[in-house]
Amino acid sequence: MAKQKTIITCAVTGAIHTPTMSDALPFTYDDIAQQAVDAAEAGASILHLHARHNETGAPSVNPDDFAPFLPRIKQSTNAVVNISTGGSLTLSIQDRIKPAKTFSPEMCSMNMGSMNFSFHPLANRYSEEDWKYDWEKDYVANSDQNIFRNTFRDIKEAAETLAPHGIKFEHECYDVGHLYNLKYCMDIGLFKAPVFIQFIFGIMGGIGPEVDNLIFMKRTADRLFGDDYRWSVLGAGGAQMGLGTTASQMGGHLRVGLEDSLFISRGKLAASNAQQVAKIRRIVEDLGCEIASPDEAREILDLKG
Ligand code: KMH
Ligand code: ZN
Repeated sequence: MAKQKTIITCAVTGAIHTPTMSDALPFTYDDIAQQAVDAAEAGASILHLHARHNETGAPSVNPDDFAPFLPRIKQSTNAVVNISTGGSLTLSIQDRIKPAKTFSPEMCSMNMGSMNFSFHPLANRYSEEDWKYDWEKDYVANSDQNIFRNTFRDIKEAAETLAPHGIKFEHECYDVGHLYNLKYCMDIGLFKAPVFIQFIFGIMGGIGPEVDNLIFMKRTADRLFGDDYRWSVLGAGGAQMGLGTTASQMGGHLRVGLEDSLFISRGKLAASNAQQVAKIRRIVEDLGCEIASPDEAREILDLKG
């Protein structure tokens, strides 16, 4: 059997980082559109998109903040558009699903459990030395803003509201328990096979970014879903390139982008999303994998097209 091609997703801006942390993080409509197009040209077949306020750069789930850049991306690329329903941490599920409901993209995210979502702004995590956080200041003081709420009722509401749109979900699984949540939701008919799972490593509150954990998540998913799933890996911060490479070698897909890491290598900020895509593409191809075009990604993931 021919080896499956590797799908590169690029998550262009997200809601974790702020523009003060890196000049490369796009937040204006123009910059989000341009960096998304450049990332697609560099080899990303899926673009995972959040919006931001055009002047302040604050994360936004207002469809009016997506409207200026989505058509430009559609016109200039054949990439699959994937809209976030994660929004940002303190928002209700009703607000978070508005952009996907409004624009009915081919894909959108679906977060599979609640957690204490924390991510140190400059998490670089290349070694223990990079891991110098202040428990009181970075985590305890922000606790109330760091609850990422994805209750079963939230998941049900998002799934049922978006079902008529035929959108393929990127099921965000930050820990092994989220795989069991997904399995249960499939068993009761909330989600249909084949599902697309994003294994996420390195967000505090979720599973850590060790290769052992990737193998464990994959083995658990194999047991729970058999042939009924496709998978990709997102390593946050310094884990991005290493875990993405490992995923591709294991036959999976991968996600990069400034949403999940501001870096291109240890201690060095990335110049753009496209730079991260080009780097992982080179590594993946050097190691013998072929990357999937947008249409190949549509076929692999069974998208509405
Ligand atoms: N930044 C990722 C770790 C979403 O948009 O729904 C999580 C994420 C969630 O991408
Ligand atoms: Zn996101």
